[in-house]
Formats: sequence, C-alpha cells, structure tokens
Amino acid sequence: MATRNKTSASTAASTLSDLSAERQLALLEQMQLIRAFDEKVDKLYAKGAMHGTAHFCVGQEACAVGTLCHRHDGDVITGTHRGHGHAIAFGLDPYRMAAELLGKATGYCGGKGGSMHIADVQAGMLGANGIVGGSMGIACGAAFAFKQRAQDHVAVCFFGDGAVQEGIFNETLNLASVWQLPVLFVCENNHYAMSLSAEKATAGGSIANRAASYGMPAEAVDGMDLEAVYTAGARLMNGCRGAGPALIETITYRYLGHSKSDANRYRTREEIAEWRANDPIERYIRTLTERGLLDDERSQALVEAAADQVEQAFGRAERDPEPELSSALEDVYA
Ligand SMILES: Cc1ncc(C[n+]2csc(CCOP(=O)(O)OP(=O)(O)O)c2C)c(N)n1
Repeated sequence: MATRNKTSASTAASTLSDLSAERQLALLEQMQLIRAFDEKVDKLYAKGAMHGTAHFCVGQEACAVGTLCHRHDGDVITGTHRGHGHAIAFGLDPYRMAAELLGKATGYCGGKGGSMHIADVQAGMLGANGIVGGSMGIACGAAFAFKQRAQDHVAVCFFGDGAVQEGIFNETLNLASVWQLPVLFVCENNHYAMSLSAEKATAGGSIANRAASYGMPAEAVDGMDLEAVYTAGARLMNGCRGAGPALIETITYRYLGHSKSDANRYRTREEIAEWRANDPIERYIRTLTERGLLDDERSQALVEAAADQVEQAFGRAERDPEPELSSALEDVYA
C-alpha cells in the first residue's frame, strides 16, 4: 500500500465487531434490501412489466454497503450503470427508485431517467451513469469543490474493472493525486466488462497496484466479505477526509448476466456456482450467528422484511401517475 504524508491517512482501522449489535444487523438488512430490490426488478423485466434495460448487482452487495457505511453528512457519491446497490446503500428511498424504474412522475428523475440515471443531487447521490468511467470525472469535480471550499467531505466514486482500461481512469487518478482531492475510488472488480475478462484486459494484473503508482493509498480486498470491505473502507475513507484520494479494489462477482440480454457464454456454470458458494450475505449471516447476534428465525424474518419492503415500494409506485405529456421537454439539457 502506498502512503501519503498526512496523519489522517493512517487512521486506525476499526472493525465491524466494534459496532453496536443494532448497527451490525442494519448492514445485513441493507444488503438484503439491495438483493431483494434487484431480484424484484429482474422478475419485472422477465414479465415484460418494465422497459429499457437494467444491470443487477446481485453478489456485489458488500462493496457498496461496506464502504458507504462510513459516509458522513455532506459526502457525495457517483455510481455506475450497475447502480441500484449504490443508491440504496447511500440511503435513497426504494419506493422512489421503483417509481423511477416504472417511469412514474414520482421517481427520482420524474420517471424520465430510469435505472441508469437515478440521482438525488440534493442528498448527495450525484447520479448513476451509463457512460463507463463517467462517474470518475464527476466525483473529482465534486471533490475539487470540497477542496476549494475547505470542506471535510469525501466524494465516493464507484466504477467497474472495465472503466480502469479507459483514459478517464488515468486522467482522474493523476489529477486527484496531483491536486490531493478527497475522492475514494471504489473499483468493483466483478471480473468482467460485459464478456471481457478483467484478467485478460488488465496489464500488470492488479488494479490496486495501478492506483498505488499514482501515489495514493490503495488496497485490494475480498469484496465478498463485508468485514474486509468495512475495515478497508474505514481506513481509506477516513484517510481521504481533508486530504487526498485513495482507492479500494473490491474483488467481487456478478451472479447475473451483464444486463437483460446476456446469455453468459463467456463463463461456466461451475464458475458462477463457485462464487455463489461464497455469497457475501450468507457469509455475513454466519459471522453474526457466531457472534450470537442472529439465529435462523431472525435471519428468515429479515429476509422476509426486505422482500416485503420491496413489494410495498413497487406496489405503491405502480399506482402512481405517469409524467404529464406537457412535461416532456422539462429537465432536458442540450
Ligand atoms: C464509454 C463507454 N464505453 C462503452 C460502453 C458500453 N458498455 C456498457 S457497460 C460496459 C462494460 C463495463 O464493465 P465494467 O466497467 O467492468 O462494469 P460492470 O458492468 O462489470 O459492472 C460497456 C463496455 C459505455 N456504456 N460507455
């Protein structure tokens, strides 16, 4: 890990077990809510009840939850096309997300944005993004503003392994480091950019090492292990505050296809099964059970509560009005 000459970069790591029982359980609930949300959306697409496309983060829940639980008021995030988990972990309302996906006027973008454009700028969710790597420039802009205003906030920027091969990755890491911008880059290395394997596409092998070469603290962690992401998140996000950038490479996996039209021909069933056997939610349930904070009954109740919350969100959103035709040209930028 590269280090920076700032004391805040060496903030002592805290672990999940330092949190109250209630808080530890809340992180499980959040991961279950993300999964329930994406599974519901997947079903709605399969039924033809939803249009356009969507990208699911089933399997990747620990990455967003483990980092964003360190956020403070005033911090902002930028997401990706696979962004439902980022939005929920940031605290957006699943009902307004459901409304957005269903094209309803009550959605975060008035029903005109859909899955890849969910944003709540007032709250600090600066947007999911259909442009691979697009989240990086926006996060750096926000971090530049924090620095100019001498604010102690962090911009958390999610992106995939595919974005690492784009020019913007190198430009933004360089500038963030040269200008010491408070950005936490969170790479969700789920091993594929559509069908292209990260292993074949990443010169030098390690994304964390690439970031370290720009002079910022950078670590690769097991993204299927909430505990590991949490610990790295505590250290690196605190290190960003009032200081410069850092990067976490979360090694993770998407269980479902790239988007709705993916036949999964570039990977085997066995490979998917192997990753599913290391599921971040199941793994965290085992940890909480070993700590005496959870039993089978409570665990089942939490799964049902998450599914119920999602059902209610979509049920309510379905009854909401569509945007007025007269609003078609509102909020359009050219
Ligand atoms: C600039 C740009 N190039 C190409 C695309 C087409 N595209 C959409 S998603 C994707 C793969 C992205 O992979 P990765 O960054 O690893 O994210 P993941 O889908 O794995 O979460 C590509 C190439 C795009 N949307 N934007």
